[in-house]
Amino acid sequence: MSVTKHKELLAWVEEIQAMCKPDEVVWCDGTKEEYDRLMNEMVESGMAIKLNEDKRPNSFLFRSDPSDVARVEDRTYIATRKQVDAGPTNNWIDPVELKKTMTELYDGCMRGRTMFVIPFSMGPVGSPIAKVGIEITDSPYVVVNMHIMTRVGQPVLDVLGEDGQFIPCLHSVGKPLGPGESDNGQWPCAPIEKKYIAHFPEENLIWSFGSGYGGNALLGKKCLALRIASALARREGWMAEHMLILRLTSPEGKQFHIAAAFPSACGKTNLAMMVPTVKDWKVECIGDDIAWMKIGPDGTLRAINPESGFFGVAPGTNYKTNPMAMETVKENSIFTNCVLTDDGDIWWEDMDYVAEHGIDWKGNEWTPDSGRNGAHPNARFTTPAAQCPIISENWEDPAGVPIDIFIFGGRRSDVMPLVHEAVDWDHGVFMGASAASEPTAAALDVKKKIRRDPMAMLPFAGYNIGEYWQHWFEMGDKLGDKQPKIFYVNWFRRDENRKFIWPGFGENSRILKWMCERVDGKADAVETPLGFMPQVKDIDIDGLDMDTKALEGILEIDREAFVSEFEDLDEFMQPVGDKLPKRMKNQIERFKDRMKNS
Ligand code: OXD
Ligand code: MN
Repeated sequence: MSVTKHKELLAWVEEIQAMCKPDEVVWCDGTKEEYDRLMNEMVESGMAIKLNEDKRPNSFLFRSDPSDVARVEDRTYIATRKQVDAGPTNNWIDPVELKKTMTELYDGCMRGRTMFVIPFSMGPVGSPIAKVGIEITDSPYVVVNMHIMTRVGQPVLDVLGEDGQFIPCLHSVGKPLGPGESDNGQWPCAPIEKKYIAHFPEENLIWSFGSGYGGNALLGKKCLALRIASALARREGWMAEHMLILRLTSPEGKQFHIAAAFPSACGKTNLAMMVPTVKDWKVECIGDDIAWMKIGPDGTLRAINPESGFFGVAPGTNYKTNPMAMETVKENSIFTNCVLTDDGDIWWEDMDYVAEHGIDWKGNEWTPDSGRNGAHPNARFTTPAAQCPIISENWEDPAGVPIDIFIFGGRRSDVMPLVHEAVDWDHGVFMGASAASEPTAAALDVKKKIRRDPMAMLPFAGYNIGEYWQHWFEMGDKLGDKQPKIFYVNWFRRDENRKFIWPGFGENSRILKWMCERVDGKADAVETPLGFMPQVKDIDIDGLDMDTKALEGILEIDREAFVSEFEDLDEFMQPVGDKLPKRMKNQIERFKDRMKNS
């Protein structure tokens, strides 16, 4: 069956088939029948477990190989002709050399397997901001996840027509099967030294080998929608950012759209669909991980969520931290590396109850007394965005929503106050660029150690980070008086007993409300060396169960603490060398000056 007359696409598929040598080729149509058929096959082969239909309808559990549980940043490459174009924050290999290495790995790598061709759209099909990708994969797990995370099927090929542009994304789990051999229900992947997550931004091309997990394998997400798209966006004058998008509506019915960038494990999904505690304000979710933004005909910055599902971290998600996510994953969801309970449901650490017994993510018997986690800390749910009870009715609006506010942030137990506001665009770009976060995995070295994660894009900017910042400055120039206001938050300050001071979650709405009132010119702030900051009186604390003194404490600046901050920042910026924008240098100098002298 020929599903397309697109010659270039057909030629590419033939070329990959000749290289990878699968047993057969299947063009995916994105239908429910296809999803059900693949799931049934995976249940039969032992790869997937169907959950109890009464507990969690149409939902499935997968267990990955213990070596294949997360994105592999060390094996992720930006292959540009000149190393400087990848910049100091990316791993680089010459593209010719990398293609040679990977071609050898790809040769015959799909033997004994089916090669799926997945036409997908990032963004509503046909939206002026959307892009078409074609993922070739030998993993049916990838196909079913892509069904949820992207728009798959014939309408995408129709948009492509006979000569439309697409981004080729090649993926293999890197484990060919011998004659008569099968996976036997084991998750297929290649050893770490054979894993490559490769990006060729000069050709808009993605090659991934050896991993079947998350961002390594669902190539529409981090690879296309962030790394390749960020490079494309710079060339084409738009922005691809690691940001959630939400709408906040005031009691008077005024809508504000917020895009917020936080490193992984800083609560992006929680914020994206929070239930506000501040009275009569409403939150709607548009996206939880990625925002594509273009200047619209009216000059405002219009954002879409290029994805159609949430690929969220499961552990820690519960009815207190994220009730809307809990409601979203009630059915039609895929779970990876969670506990299987005795009644055929899933469980993870910090769910609302403690499971008494189950099978852990490695397939072993587990009880709470086993002394180990039942779910992997990076266990995930894949769930349709449309199922979120507070998904905005405009979440698929092809024109996007107009962004009023950008928020940057990170997880810091000290130094950074609860919230501050940039005095202008350039200052805000500096705030984003200097964002830092504490690693969350139990660090043996308890001493504070922070990782700079500019705009939460450290692992995702597909080109030189200095040029990425320059692009931010230039977008500000183009936006002129339509620039969103920029803020920086830190929900994670701790007291001397290491307890969180700010209650977070729904209470964060109080800070978002202050931001909206700043946009409207209704709320006060004081000018400080960090930027504008609220005082306690400027924040709506009605009903907030918190000591005012403690709140005052996290709205103060400890100037001494910023001295080591300067050193750390200089160390981070230094390798950017000649590519460090002049405007960024100015901002760094001004920041130091204000901290020391004002
Ligand atoms: C993610 C991440 O999976 O940022 O979204 O790591
Ligand atoms: Mn992310």
